[in-house]
This record gives sequence, C-alpha cells and structure tokens, in this order.
Amino acid sequence: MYGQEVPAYTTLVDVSREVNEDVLRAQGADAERLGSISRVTAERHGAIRVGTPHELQQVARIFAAFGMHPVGFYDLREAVTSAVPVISTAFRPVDGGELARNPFRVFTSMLTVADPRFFDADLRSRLETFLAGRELFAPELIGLADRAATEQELPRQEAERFLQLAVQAFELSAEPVDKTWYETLERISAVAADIGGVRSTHINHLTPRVLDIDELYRCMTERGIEMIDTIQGPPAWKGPDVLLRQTSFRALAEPRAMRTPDGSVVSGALRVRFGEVEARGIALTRKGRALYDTLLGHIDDQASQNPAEARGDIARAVWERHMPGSEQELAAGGLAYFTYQLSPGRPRDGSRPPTSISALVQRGWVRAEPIVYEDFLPRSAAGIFQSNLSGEGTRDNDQPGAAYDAAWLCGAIGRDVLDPFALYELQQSRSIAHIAHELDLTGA
Ligand code: OOG
Ligand code: NI
Repeated sequence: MYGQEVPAYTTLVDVSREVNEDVLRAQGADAERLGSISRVTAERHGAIRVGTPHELQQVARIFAAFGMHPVGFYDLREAVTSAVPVISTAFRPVDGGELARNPFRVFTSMLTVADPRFFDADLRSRLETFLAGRELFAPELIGLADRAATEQELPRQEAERFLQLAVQAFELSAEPVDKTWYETLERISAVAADIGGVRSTHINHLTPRVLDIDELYRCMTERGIEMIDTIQGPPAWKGPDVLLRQTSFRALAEPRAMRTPDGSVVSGALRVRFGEVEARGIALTRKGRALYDTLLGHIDDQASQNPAEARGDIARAVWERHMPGSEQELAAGGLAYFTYQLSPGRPRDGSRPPTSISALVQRGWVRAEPIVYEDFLPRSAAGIFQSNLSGEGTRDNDQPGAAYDAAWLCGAIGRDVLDPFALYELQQSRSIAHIAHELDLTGA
C-alpha cells in the first residue's frame, strides 16, 4: 500500500536491498552479526501520528493484536534544537525469537494538545472539538483487534477482514482538507496540521534497514533523490556501530483536495510524507547511553566553536577519543548489552571454568553476541521530524509545559509502557543465567 502511495519508497527499498547484498558479499558472516540477512531484509519501521489519548489507546489495541507492545517514552517537545509538539512511543515485538524473525515496529506520536506553549486556550478547544468529532478506527476494526488479542488468533476470514481494515485505516484519504483550518494549525507547527488538520490518519513513512548507511546515502544521491543533509545519530567511524543511524529524503509534494472558505474544492498539494532509512548498532546500557549523550553534547559545542569544520569530522574525532573501539571494551566497561553462549570450542580437558563473564569469554568458554538496538533516539527523531517540516512554527516559551510523561502515557493507553533498558537487561541476564547453569556455576 505504501509503495503504491509513495513510489520513491519502492526505490529506497530496492537500493537498500542492493546495498545489503553488497555488504554481505564483501563481509560474509560478519555482516550478520547484528541480525540475519533475512531479518534485515524484512525489517521496517513505520511512523504514524494521532491526536488524542483515545486514538492512541485504540492504536495500542490494534497493535496488541499483532503482538506489538508499547516500548519507550519519547518527549520530542524537549528536543534541544528542534522541538515538535508530540510525545511518542514505539509498538514492537519484545520476545527475542519474534524480533529475530521480523522486528516490525511503529513509531507512534500523539499531538500534545494540552501544552500551552504550542496551543492557546482558544485553539486548544477548537482542536479538541475537531478531534473528538472524527473516527480514525472503525468499531469493527477495534472489535476484531480485541478479539485477536484475547483469543491469540482469529479464524481465517476474520483475520483477512482485520488486516484489510487495519491497512485501510492508514491509507491516505481522498477527503478534501479544510484549507483554512489546516493553515491555522500550520502556523503553530506543520506536524500539528498533519495530525489535527485532517479527519483521518496515514502512514508517515516506512523505513527499511541497511547495513551501510553511508553507501546508501551516496547511491540515493547518485539517483538524483535529494536527501536531508545529515545522517542522524553516531558518526561513521572504524569502531563498533552503536544504537541507530538514520537519514531521510525530503517529504514529497502529494496532490490533496482542499476545501476553500467558499466551499469549493480545489486541488492542492501537501508535503508531509518522506522516506527514511536506518542502520542499527549495539544496544547501550544506561551508562553507555549517558556517554553517547555526553559525546553528542561535545560535538555540538565543538561544532558551534568551529563553524568552518565539517560536523562529521568533528564527530569522528570525538568518537575516536572517547568511544571504546571494540565490542570487548564496550562489554568490559558495562556500556553495551550482550548475550552469552557456550562456545563450541570451549576447553574439554576437565578444567574448571572461571567464574566471571569476562574471564569466561577471554579463555574461550563463552562467546559474546551483541544485542541489537531495537528502539529509537529522541534527538534523531526530532531531527527527522524537523528536517521535513516547512517553516519553524511558533512556540510561547513563557507558558508552562503540560506534564506528559511515561506514567501519563501508561494511564492514557491503559497498559504498561515497557522500559527498553529493562528489556535488554533481561535478555542479557537470562543468557548469563543459562550459561551459569550449563557450566554448573550457579551460586558462584
Ligand atoms: C516520526 C519521526 C521519528 C524515527 O525514526 O526516529 C521517526 C514521524 O515523523 O512521525 O520516525
Ligand atoms: Ni522513522
């Protein structure tokens, strides 16, 4: 559906596949260190945007039917360089086996209508009335979703119907857009207009995963597709890839019918949907993440002091000075997550294994496999949002912000929003418990 709506997306998927095949040819098994090629080829994330807690709660019910759970809380209003009036979470599988097969995730944002820095009392009440009067998800869709989640399955015909309705709910609607209302919201933020200016929702982008994002960037540019000017996230460097690197091509003008104040319908165009691509690295612990955030701060400082120098070069130099250059060092510093497996070549001479993880790895008893980062980065996300917006929007920083936080989000959607760090930690500690058991180290 999205490939038909946005043909450039198909190009992006084709180029991603080519790049991945090249990397696999060049690197062999190393290319699959952070996921099998079948997983990486199938891997996508999508982005959708809704307007109210009620709509978000319905989205959560739809994704629950697919075994996708809310993970992480992102407050994009607080992004330093590019604040956007939304808070977000991502719906994704959490089970290791499911992630290994197909980790499809959807970055889901909700407009922060109650935040007076963006919306004054009058606009807020008009927006709330508008949003209360629309229905994004048909009751039949929600009913089937609940049934699938409860029964853990649906009979074939109902399953087909459920999928059909779910896809339809995210199609771009042909219904004319109220031009005046859309423009009113656009003055605050183009994201506010995209979410609250129309009576339906749509997929904003779908993102394939590539194994070499620098190469992909070059290939897309060569094909004449204008990319945003940066790759968000960590720089390209010779050490291990951590977290997430993302880039996108600019939103494309799509024809949309507009209703003008005199009631006539004219053809217009809106630029909201874009193409994004990402490369994933190792999941960092809280300590590793703190280091990452600190280093981004260093890069910002140095970039503002040396405007003539390329940000990519500054970033690489910072990384080379402060970021551990190998997986072993990341593990030893407690900076990244790994799972541990018994090594097939472990000593079999009757000797007792050592009792610390690092000694077990060093002496060949156990192998460490990096855990891939399955989540998002608020600063990168805000950058992706912002680089595709026309105009800066407006914001009144003298007003207090509205308190939306992770606990608020749990309450709004009526289910736990999972902590990504806790999920990685659990994966790591389960694997350690398993090898401890196998090597009879329990109690050590
Ligand atoms: C979401 C932007 C954030 C990502 O990958 O970080 C995002 C949006 O534009 O709705 O998708
Ligand atoms: Ni995205």
